[in-house]
Amino acid sequence: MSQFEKDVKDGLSRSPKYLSSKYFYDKKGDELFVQIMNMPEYYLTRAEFEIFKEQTTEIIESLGVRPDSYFELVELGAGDGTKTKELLKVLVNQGFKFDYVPVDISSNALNQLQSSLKEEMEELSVKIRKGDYFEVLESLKFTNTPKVILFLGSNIGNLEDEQAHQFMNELAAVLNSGDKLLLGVDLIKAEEVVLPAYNDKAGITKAFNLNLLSRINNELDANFDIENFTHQPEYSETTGIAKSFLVSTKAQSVKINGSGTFEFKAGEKIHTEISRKYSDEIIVKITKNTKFRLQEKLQDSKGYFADYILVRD
Ligand code: AVI
Repeated sequence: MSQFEKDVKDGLSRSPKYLSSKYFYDKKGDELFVQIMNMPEYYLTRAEFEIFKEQTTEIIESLGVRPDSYFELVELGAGDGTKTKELLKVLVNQGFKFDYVPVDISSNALNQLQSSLKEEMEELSVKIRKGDYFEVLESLKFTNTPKVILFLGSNIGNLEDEQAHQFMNELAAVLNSGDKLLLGVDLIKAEEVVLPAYNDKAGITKAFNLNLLSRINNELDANFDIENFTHQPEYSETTGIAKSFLVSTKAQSVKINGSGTFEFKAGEKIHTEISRKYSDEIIVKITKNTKFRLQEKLQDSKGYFADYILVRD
């Protein structure tokens, strides 16, 4: 039984039911996420892009990199690199000596990024690495080259705080003293801004969430009737946690070949995603007792999003 099948079976047997958002990203899910980033309601990508475009000098200064000393710029989950290109352009133009190492599990995304970079910045040295973040970082660990890690887009927000803390520990373990982490996070803000970002009018986020059920149908030979489920986002300004659910609109049973039948009550929810929003306190909490020290915080003009720069002690 694949890990996907095990996780689906386990998650649907729980009460409340749960499916991990890490399974959103099949080919269709990747395409839908790109569309989400272009939705007027999804402010996160634009806010972080603004920081990269308008505060490039500040970013470079706080990363402490110098034109004459070689470093590796490693990006975890690089995607199409739109934000990073703003930083790369300036580093290349100012003659910095570095390799850009985008890491992604999708070789398709990496190849596309590599060819667009070749066209836009010929002189840039790009070393794509396909795989799981930690497998790749583990393999880079022994180089001793100074490193800057980029982890953008509030991707860390899709983890529970305890998992995020563990992630920071694991990251610290593969870095050397003085290495830097640029961590992009969405900030806690009013419900009126956050909820629409997870419930766009065009229905793309809804399709993104429902696509998980289609993926289960396709890959695990299940019979979810997508029409009988709907998308429901929730957000608490007090905790700063946004959650996405799929809600069964009627009593129904769903069969997954080889894994059994799962009963749904009318109105029963499947929790599919957490999108945590941050404050300084929460950043302090997830980095507490790790080897990371907070150095700088850069924000967009609306104060929606922050790029924190942390140093590995
Ligand atoms: C990838 N991640 C940071 C996105 C988020 O905002 O949590 C995924 C997403 N889910 C719904 N819309 C976007």
